[in-house]
Amino acid sequence: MERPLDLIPDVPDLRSTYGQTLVTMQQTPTITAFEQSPDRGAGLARDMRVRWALEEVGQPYDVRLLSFAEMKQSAHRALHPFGQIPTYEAGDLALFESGSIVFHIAERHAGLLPDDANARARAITWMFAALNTMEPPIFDLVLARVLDRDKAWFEQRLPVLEARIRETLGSLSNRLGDADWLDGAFSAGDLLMVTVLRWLKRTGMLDEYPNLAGYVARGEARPAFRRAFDAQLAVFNGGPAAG
Ligand code: GTB
Repeated sequence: MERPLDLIPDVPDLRSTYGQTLVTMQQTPTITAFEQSPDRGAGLARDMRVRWALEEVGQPYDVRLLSFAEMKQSAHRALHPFGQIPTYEAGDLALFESGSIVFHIAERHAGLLPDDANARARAITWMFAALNTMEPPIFDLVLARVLDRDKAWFEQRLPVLEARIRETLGSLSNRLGDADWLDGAFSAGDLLMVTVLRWLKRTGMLDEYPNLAGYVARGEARPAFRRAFDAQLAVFNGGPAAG
């Protein structure tokens, strides 16, 4: 028997759109995070981005904690081919890659992407800028400081890594100027950018760019950030994991 939506052939997405919305509303997503984060509760691991995005949009979530051994087992690799965190599961959808997960959350809830099509495209561009332009050199420095400190060449490599970062920080600082956020209202682009810049806090490099230091502080002062931060810190302190 034909149902009402079958009679509207030129809006084929209607049923799946409404269906998806209902499914999304009914299901609490589960994300994965480190059982014992190497950052000791500093909120630097990439589950923090996903927690923060979920908190910004008011979506409750569950957290499955994984040991390093569990991350590499086939059960987890079925969700994440590279055996890492974070992942995101809701209904029959499983995602990996923190940027993709944040984008998925931002697309399905109000609050992280503007409605205006051009402003939305620019916010998405800032998401890519955070992950493709800012994150690689900053993560190279993070890795070198953790893994290569004892190497003979570390002291020579450090200024090279730092110079690459200063180039991008200078450009970002110029673009931000005295604005609060990168393009109008706070967006998923700012969320990702702040999480990437936070990786520099221990280096002192952010302080060379007072407007970027202020930008990160503004992000960290958002109530949703605080809730996400406290939730991951609670894991490190042995408390509840869920948001
Ligand atoms: N591109 C993927 C994404 O964005 O989701 C990268 C995922 C990834 O690297 N995940 C890390 C992981 O699972 C956790 S965030 N590592 C275990 C493994 O590969 O075996 C790692 C992290 C921790 C702390 C900092 N920091 O202090 O700056 C940065 C990154």
